[in-house]
Parts: sequence; C-alpha cells; structure tokens
Amino acid sequence: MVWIKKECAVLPSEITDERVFNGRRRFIQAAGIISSVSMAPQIFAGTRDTGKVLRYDGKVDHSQIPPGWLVKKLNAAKPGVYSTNEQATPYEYITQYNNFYEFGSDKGDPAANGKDFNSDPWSVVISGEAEITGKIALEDILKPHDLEERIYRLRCVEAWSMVVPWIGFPLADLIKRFKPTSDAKFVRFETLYDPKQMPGQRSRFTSIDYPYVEGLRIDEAVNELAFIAVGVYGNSLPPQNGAPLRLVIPWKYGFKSIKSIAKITFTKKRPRTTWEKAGPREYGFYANVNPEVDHPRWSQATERRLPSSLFSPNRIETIAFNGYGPQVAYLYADMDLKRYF
Ligand SMILES: Nc1nc2c(c(=O)[nH]1)N[C@H]1C(S)=C(S)[C@@H](COP(=O)(O)O)O[C@H]1N2
Ligand SMILES: [Mo]
Repeated sequence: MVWIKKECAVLPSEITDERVFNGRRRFIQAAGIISSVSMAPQIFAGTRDTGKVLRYDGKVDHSQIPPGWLVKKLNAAKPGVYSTNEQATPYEYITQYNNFYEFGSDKGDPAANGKDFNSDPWSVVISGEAEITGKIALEDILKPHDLEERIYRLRCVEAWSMVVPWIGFPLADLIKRFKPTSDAKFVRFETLYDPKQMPGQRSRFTSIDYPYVEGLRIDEAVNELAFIAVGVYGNSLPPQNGAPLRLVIPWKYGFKSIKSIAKITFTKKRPRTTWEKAGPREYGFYANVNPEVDHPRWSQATERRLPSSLFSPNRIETIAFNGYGPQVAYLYADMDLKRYF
C-alpha cells in the first residue's frame, strides 16, 4: 500500500525536512546528468534535454507575491485525507526541474523564463455543455472552496518522479458548481495563450501546438483524487509549477496535469490533446501510469525518483495507476489499457 489516508494537526509539509534545505548540492549534481529521454516527438529528440547544468539562484522563494485573499486562503489550508508514506521531494527539485514548454523545453527554463510571469489578475472561461458558463475571476473561482494539502506522487512520462505536497481542492467540487448537462461527457482544459509572456509560444521551433490542451472523461474528472492545485509546500504556486491554478491527476502521466488554466469546456466529444497531436504513437489520451505499456522509445517499468544522480540513481519500480489503483481502477474496468494507453 503506497497511499494512506490520514488526519493530522500540522501540514505534513511543515514537518522539517532536512532534504528541503540541503538538497541543492545534490540537485546540481543530478542536473548534470539529466535524463536520456524526453517527451518531444521522435524527430525533435536531438534538441531536448541537452544535459546543461540547470540554473539555480540560491533562493527557495519565488519572486511573486500572491494577492492577499489568496495568502489568507493558503494559510487556512488543512491537511487533507490523501497523503503518502514517502518522503516529499525537496522544494528545489519541484520548482527547478520542470516541464512547462510555454517557458522553454529544458528543465531549468520554466523557472528562469517564468520568473516575471504575471498571473494576477486572472480569470477562467467556463464554456460548453453546462448550465453556468462565462468568464470568472480567480477569486470567485476559489471563493467557496476550503483548501487542503495533499501529498501526491507525480510520475512523468519521461520516467522520473517526485512526491509533491500540493495545496488545493477537489476538481469535482469545482465542476459541480457549473452544473454540467447530460451531454457533458468530457472536460477540456486550456492553458493561457499569451506569447508576450510565454516565450515558448513565440518559438518557431516548437514541437507542440499552443494553447496547451488537456482533457478528461467526466467520470475521471469527478473522481475524488482529481485535484486543482493553487499552492505547493504551503506557498502559492510559482509560475513554473502552473500559477495561479493547475490540474493534478496523480494516477496519470504528468502531462495530463495541465498548468495555468485559462479555460474549461464541457464537451460531447473527446478533446484532442496537445501531446496526442504532437506524437500520437507516443502519448495517448488516457495516459494512465502503466509499467506494462512501454513508451516506444523507453521502458515505463521503472522510474528515477528525484533526487537522483549518476551515483545514486534512486530507481524504483513503477506501479500501475501510480499506486492509486484502489481509487481509480474501476474507471477502466472494461478497457484494454494497451490499446487505450
Ligand atoms: N501548460 C502546460 N502544462 C503542463 C506541461 C506543459 O508543458 N505545459 N508539462 C506537463 C508535464 S510533461 C509534467 S511532467 C508536469 C510537470 O509539473 P511540475 O513542473 O509542476 O512538476 O506538468 C505538465 N503540465
Ligand atoms: Mo511529463
């Protein structure tokens, strides 16, 4: 059993973790040997993950100050019922080793190029097959929701993983407010499109289409584990982690957990998602973590749990549904998961 339900008085992330404070050295070591695999479709393989030493400015804090109302909400966050008995990954790794192609495709790019990203004011457009639609300010999106901390494992399709203490609230609670109709079979999510702020969206060499699009079947979206995060390690989300709000779908590969959401649409048809379009043989719509279905270019049987380095690779076995089978396997009971990868 890799997940546990628990109730406790202090946020689990507040329990001092030495690795949070001295992870930097190991982080830099690890950065030098960064992975040999990357998500970019085959033809771009040579341009990704160049193994450069990642930027690290010595600061744990990010430059952005969240609006006062959000600080209040974050301070009131309670420990959630979902946690894990595994060690949380140090803050440095969570905030300096990122995939956020809008800010560049090297792992250090999102932290460096997202530094001045302005996510305040922010609004989310709700559209499609629902009774309540329209453009809603972030504060109104978050207002009715109490925040909780959930420590989830995050398994990237590139075969590395982390353990992240998110702060947020269940996606199901957000979805219910808009009263989706019986025609709403899927939920489509879109990241902000703002080439002025997001250099990756201006690049002529990009391998993916913008805005970034992700999607879930509606029953997946209202599963109790599907989560909207607005914070990490007790703070608001830094830009590189998807400020001001992002999805966290812990049983699926990381690319489903779309960042900086600007639009949510309820649809009849299955949305076409960004990575599916970029590499249909490599990235499927479902993208459930599955050690038995390899990526065409690498095995998915194991993963590098960060911090990881050449001399202590920290390679562990990958678990079906990233270990969340007890909560989610029923969603796929009569599906061939080799076909619907
Ligand atoms: N908009 C957007 N969302 C995104 C991505 C991206 O490139 N653009 N990368 C995805 C991938 S591949 C992963 S593994 C996770 C990484 O989240 P993290 O940087 O917070 O760990 O974000 C996902 N969400
Ligand atoms: Mo990923």
